[in-house]
Formats: sequence, C-alpha cells, structure tokens
Amino acid sequence: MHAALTLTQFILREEALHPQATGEFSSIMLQIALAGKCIARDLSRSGLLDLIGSTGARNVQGEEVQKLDERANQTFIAAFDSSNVVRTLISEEMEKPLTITTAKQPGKYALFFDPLDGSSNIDVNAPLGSIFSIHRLASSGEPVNESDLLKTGAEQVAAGYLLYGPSVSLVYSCGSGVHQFILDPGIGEFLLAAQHVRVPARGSLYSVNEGNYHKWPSGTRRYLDFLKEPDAASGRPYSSRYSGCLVADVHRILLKGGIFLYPAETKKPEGKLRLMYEAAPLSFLLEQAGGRGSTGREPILRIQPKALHQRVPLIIGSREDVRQAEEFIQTA
Ligand code: AHM
Ligand code: MG
Repeated sequence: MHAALTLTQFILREEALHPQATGEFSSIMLQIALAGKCIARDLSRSGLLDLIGSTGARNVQGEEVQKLDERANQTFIAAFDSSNVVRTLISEEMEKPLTITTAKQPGKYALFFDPLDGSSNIDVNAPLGSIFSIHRLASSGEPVNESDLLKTGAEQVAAGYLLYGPSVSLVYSCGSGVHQFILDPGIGEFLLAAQHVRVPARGSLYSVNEGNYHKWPSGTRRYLDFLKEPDAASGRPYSSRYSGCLVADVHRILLKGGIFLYPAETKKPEGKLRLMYEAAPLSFLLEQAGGRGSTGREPILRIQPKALHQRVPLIIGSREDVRQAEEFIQTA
C-alpha cells in the first residue's frame, strides 16, 4: 500500500497549523464528506431501486425535481441535523433557507449547496456532482438575516465539490490552495490524491452547450468561431468536451486546462447557472488553483448578490482562456 492520508488526517493536520482553529470548520468538511459517501452509494444502485425519474414536483427555479435530487437534498439536511456549527442551509432544491433549530447552540456558518448537479445525467448513468460553499455568519441568533446570506464569493470561507464519476472525488479549498481526495470504496475513506492543484494557464479544450449558439450575442459567437479556427501556433482548433454536468466539466478543466462557458443569451442575459451554489464556489476553487471565473464582464467573486437563487453567466477555467473570452465578449 502507498502511504495514504485520509481526509480526516489531512484536515486535522491543517487544523494544527492554525492554533486559533476551533475544529468547527473541520467538522463541516467531514459531514460534507459523509453526505457525499451516502449520495455516491445511492447513485451506484439508482437503476436497481426505485430512485430514477421525477418526483412530479418543480423546484424554486421551475425545474422538474428528480427523485435523486430530493434524496440528495435530504442527505445533506440529515448530515447537519442538530449541528452546532452550521446554522442555516441554502439549497438549490429549497426556496427558503432551512434554519437548524434543534442545536444546543446556534452555529456560526451558512452552508450553500447544490445537492445533485447535472440532474439530466441521472437516467443515463453519466457523471453527477454536488457543490458546496461555506460562509461565516456575521450575526448570532435567529432568524438569520437575508443580508447576512447575500455575501460575495470573495467572502467564502471554503468551497468545493464532489464528483460522482468512475470514482468519487472530493475537491475543496479553504483559501490556501485546492486539494483533491478520492474515495476508496473498500475502506469507505477519502484519501489524498493531490495537494495544491494548479490549473494550466491556457488549455486546449472548450466546454459549452453549442446547441445554444444562435441564442448568444455576437461576441460570444465570434469567440467560439475563433476557438475552432485552425492555427497551430496557438493550439487551435480546441477540442470540444461537454458532459451536461458542470462539476464534471469544471473538474476536467481544473486538471487539464481549458474553458467552460454557460454564457449570457441575448434573451436571457442572466444565463442559467446559479451564483451562490454553482458559479461562486467553483470560481473560488478555480481562482485558488490559479484560474479565473467571470461573467464575461466582471469577476464572479466580486458580484454582490441580490437574491439567494440568482443566476449568472459563467465563464471559467484557465486564466488566459477566460481573459481572451472576456475580450471577445466585451468588444461585441
Ligand atoms: P442542475 O443543477 O439542475 O443539474 O443544472 C445545472 C446543469 C449543469 O450541471 C450543466 O452545466 C448545465 O446545467 C447543463 O445545462 P444544459 O442542459 O442547458 O446544457
Ligand atoms: Mg447544478
């Protein structure tokens, strides 16, 4: 066996470097890892049990709720039941924040999450993910003020994702680099796979739903045309990769470089993806890895949110690729 460091050991080791640490943050990460293991277990058997298909309900975004969306949401809620550390949970699947009222003392943190990202992949056994973002609450007591929750991405304490692919990866950052863990299902532990992951400054692939091409403003269309033009000196044409799961597409880019776009559309300038539990946490991670997250016009991490379920255009990946996309978009 190679020398293996479990997520728990790694977190405790990091905590020891900060004498003022209370262990509260570590406990949040370990509960997220637990939720991830439970979701991975459910996904691995989903085609065999009655877990495929829609619940018949629609979420706050008006999207069909799949049975596994609902189950993954409940798994996160259960992981933080009676938590003294997390006071409120904000999920893609819940219109309102869920305040934990059963704790002995109210927690200091808010946890934002997308319990199951890439829901259209559920029925076809393709990759899925979970995304999380942790903010420290300014006020104590209840109810939690909405203004306490509408914080910029730059104020995140930590963020990360779980990717349910051929293996289960947990990737997170608490502001000092990006670390990747892989679940060893034989022992039920996340083991350290890579520390201080860096995204290449430029890549050679792009990831976008190109079926939307005619809905984009001209600058975005010109950028995509540019990526497909042959030019050996600058490594074009880029290859196209799109899975329908944001986490899987961003994970590929984190490791290999390149650019992911869910851009503004002429008739939908706010784009599709959600700021607080999709764009902001992934931008925090990519920036920690040396990459960039942008709307095409401003850095995602600087946006002052106006609503918990707000949407934003997202252009994320290698620093140089995102900068170039911004130039095309801004000179449209
Ligand atoms: P979801 O959180 O409801 O699954 O929606 C987000 C997903 C992303 O994972 C993915 O990048 C995008 O929506 C795919 O959308 P489209 O099918 O429009 O390409
Ligand atoms: Mg999602």
